Amino acid sequence: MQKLIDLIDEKLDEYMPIIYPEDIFKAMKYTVTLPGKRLRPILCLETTKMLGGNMEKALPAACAIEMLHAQSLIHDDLPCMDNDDYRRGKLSNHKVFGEANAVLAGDALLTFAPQLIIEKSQLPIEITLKLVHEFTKWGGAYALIAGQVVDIESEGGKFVKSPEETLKFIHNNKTGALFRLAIRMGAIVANASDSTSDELDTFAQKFGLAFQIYDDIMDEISSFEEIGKTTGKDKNSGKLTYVSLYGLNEAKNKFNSLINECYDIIEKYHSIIIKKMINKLEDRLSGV
Ligand code: GRG
Repeated sequence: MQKLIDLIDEKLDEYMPIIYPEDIFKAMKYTVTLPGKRLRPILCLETTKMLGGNMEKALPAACAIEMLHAQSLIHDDLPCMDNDDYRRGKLSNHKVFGEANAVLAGDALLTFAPQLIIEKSQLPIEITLKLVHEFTKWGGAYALIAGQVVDIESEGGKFVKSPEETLKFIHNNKTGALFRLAIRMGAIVANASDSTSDELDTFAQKFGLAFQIYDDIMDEISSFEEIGKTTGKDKNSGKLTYVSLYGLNEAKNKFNSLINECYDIIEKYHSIIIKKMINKLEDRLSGV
């Protein structure tokens, strides 16, 4: 796992030189290169590898996902959104570079990421096109942005659907979308069959939901040092989360059953890395 993280970090650094006008490139690179778990790029690379594809060729797509993820974190931390001063254990992007540059850095990452896939993936054009299609689909108004919009609406007390359905929609789109994108892009690079891609997509949906429930629980029970951002925010802002809606015990039960379903699906792919990733989450919540 650490080897993969090092490889991803090395590539992120290589793909993001600081050129004129330096302020924007520094702001873009700041959040992307702060230490994070790199779950999404790891999932992308490992999916390609376990399906017999060339992992090197998935590197631009994997880094593009980390850029999209960082973009969503930068914008999520802005005062007009979740208003958080800390991210990944350090000051949020807008606290270091100012609000205007943080907005622009997010915008720039969102367009640079597909540019990177097109320029650096040494893959047949139809595969590259499929990657960019997936990227724009899951990173835009049909998924990631939709999740954020409904999240903001629900915080303001606006519910078009039931709280249960609303929460599911938010989690599937805000968090699940990027896990699906990671695994789907990994499968595309490996030229996987439709049935394999569909099965792994189901895994990604379950893993994404389990991860967001984990994140909801951690917000409630952990410290700043553990998760690198302000804790207890969800509770204080009356946010709709798995914990607020179902309670800690039920949230934990749901997490456990999703994790078991994840193990069942991934078993036959023999990926030590993905199993380890699931295991780490499980371990952190084992004493809760
Ligand atoms: C695409 C234009 C555009 C906007 C994005 C702001 C926004 C819309 C969406 C917010 C998405 C968001 C912040 C979801 C939370 C997902 C989540 C659980 C993040 C934490 O992920 P970790 O724990 O973080 O993997 P690290 O730092 O380890 O990478």
